[in-house]
Amino acid sequence: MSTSDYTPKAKAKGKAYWHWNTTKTKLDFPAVIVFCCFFFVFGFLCSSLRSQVSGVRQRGRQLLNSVEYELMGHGKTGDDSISVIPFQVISWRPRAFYFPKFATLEQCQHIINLAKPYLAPSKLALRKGESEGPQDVRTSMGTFLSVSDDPTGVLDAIEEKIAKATKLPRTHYEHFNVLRYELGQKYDSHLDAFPVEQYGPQKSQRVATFLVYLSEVEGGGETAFPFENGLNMDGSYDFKKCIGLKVKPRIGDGFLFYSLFPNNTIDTASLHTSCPVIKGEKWVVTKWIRDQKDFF
Ligand SMILES: O=C(O)CCC(=O)C(=O)O
Repeated sequence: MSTSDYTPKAKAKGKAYWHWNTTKTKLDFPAVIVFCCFFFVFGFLCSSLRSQVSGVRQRGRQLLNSVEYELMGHGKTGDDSISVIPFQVISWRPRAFYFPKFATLEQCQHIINLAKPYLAPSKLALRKGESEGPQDVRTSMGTFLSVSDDPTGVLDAIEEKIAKATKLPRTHYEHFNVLRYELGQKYDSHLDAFPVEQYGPQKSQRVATFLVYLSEVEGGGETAFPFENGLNMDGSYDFKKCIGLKVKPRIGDGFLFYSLFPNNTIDTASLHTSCPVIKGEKWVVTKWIRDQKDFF
């Protein structure tokens, strides 16, 4: 098409014209539609790209105000030393979970060796108006050990593993309480939490208990839950009786149960007992976990 085609005559015929340098190019109607569509799509793509770029910039800015971390691949723990901590659900009332082979045999023996020189008769938490004296409720021997009592790092490793298993922070942990039960020794049914009507107001509450069994027991010595899942709750239960759900100690295994419901009230089904040892000896270490850091 030449310049001479841009004439009133051609215009009158409804033809479109396009200037390209000095040359006039004639475009017919479908070409105009295609042209418009092209610019529309191009504009749309440009604007969405622009908004994506500004979104990324904004997230980048937000990251500057927070902690950046590398996301881990699926199935990875981000921890070189422990990849998984297998467990089994034992009960939902109380919430109780069993961790086979939680500690090694060497770790168990090490904790027993650490505790042995310091064993003394186990004590009870005193209720309002009670005073210390002879009692027949808790007859084991025991001692408290802290992570700093063990320069080899075994207690530190166990405590760290408890934190990973429970997802509850170490800042909320009481010291380890290592216990030895000889023939006939036991701990009658009790709660680890402190009902305010019995113990008065407390600075903090025990949320959960993690036990690590340090020995096998030839007979008896189970940790038992007489009220598990609503059993024996008709008011006739004798607190010295070893009935209900019984967990048999196995050396190295861990056992976690919660004393509180998720709403922080006491789960009465967490009432538990250490059944009398019938044969052999029972060693166990208890870790009580609080709802606050400054618990005493
Ligand atoms: O020895 C056990 O199996 C349980 C210990 C216990 O009940 C406790 O320390 O509160």
